[in-house]
Amino acid sequence: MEFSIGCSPSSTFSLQRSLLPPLKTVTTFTRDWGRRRSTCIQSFSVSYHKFVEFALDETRRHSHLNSSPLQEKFSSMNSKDGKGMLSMLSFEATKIRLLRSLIIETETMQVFDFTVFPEAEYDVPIFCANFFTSAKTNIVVLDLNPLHDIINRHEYKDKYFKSLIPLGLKYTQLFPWGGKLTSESINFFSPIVIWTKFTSNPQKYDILYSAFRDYYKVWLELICKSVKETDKSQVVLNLEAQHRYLTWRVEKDPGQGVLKKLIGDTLAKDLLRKFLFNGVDELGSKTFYDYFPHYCTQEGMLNKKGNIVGKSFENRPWNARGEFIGNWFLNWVLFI
Ligand code: BLA
Repeated sequence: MEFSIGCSPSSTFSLQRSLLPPLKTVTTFTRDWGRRRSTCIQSFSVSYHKFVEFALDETRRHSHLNSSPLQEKFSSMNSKDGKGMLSMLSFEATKIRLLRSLIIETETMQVFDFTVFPEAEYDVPIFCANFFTSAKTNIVVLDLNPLHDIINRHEYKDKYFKSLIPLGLKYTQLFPWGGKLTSESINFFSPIVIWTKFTSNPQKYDILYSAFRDYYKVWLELICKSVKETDKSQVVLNLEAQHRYLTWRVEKDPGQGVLKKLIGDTLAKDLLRKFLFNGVDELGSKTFYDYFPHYCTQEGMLNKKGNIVGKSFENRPWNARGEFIGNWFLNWVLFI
């Protein structure tokens, strides 16, 4: 079934449903009285299933979702210690090569990694939600990752992001910039990226859920309106851009260490290459060195350091008009 031509009107920015993490009752001993007392403390566990359910329902309003062939192999998995659970979902649809979701739930953390990859005939950004939650902290990336260079290519930026700057501003004021990050990542982020860290609290989850819904709704509008590219050379460029993105994430995803600890090296690699960043072995043949030559050591080996140029961008490198105000030279070094 085709995406409907008449898409829903622009998203409202309302905070509708509540996503309060459950309260946990724990029994504590008080020193002075030496007797048991029940105390209500805030549990910092949050469920991300609601996020993926929203995204699937919303997508189904526009298109028919077909289960992906990946679903058979990747559905759920226990962590090595038996205390954690990984839940995977994957679908295909018209205009969507792969919509996939990973939720990890353990006693100490919850992870939500949700990405939607358009078909190469559409240059629509890649939808990316990447949330890591532990008792103390949350690490959040929510974005419509641009397929092409938006720092130097104004027509691509204007096509997809000009009208979204107010939406980005609304949420980036609520979620302050998360501080320095691996420098190369900035080239995969858009001017409306929400890159933030916050200590766990229910109100923040509500706002995050609202941001997720709004960002997903605008992404769906973009894909709805997108017109199939007929120029073969442009399709090749889109394909290469997707492959470059996959190559970056499969190699440098900061979650790799955690994944390996949870399920072991072999399964983690399989999950990364075959599921999370599916297409890295099929959509192109260029290697990580081809795309990111500054990672290549003199001996021709891949430098395994997490980042080469270091971490940068202590502050948001876009101004309120969505203009890049970061280090142009650094950006040039990274993008050539
Ligand atoms: C940290 N995850 C991060 C950081 C970013 C991202 C920017 C900050 C640290 C850094 O930049 O090095 C996410 N980076 C992205 C995304 C893109 C990118 C989405 O370039 C897209 C282009 N994260 C996961 C999974 C886990 C996870 C599956 O996706 C765990 C299983 C965890 N992310 C995780 C952890 C950190 C992190 C633990 C902190 C690691 C650290 O600070 O070194």
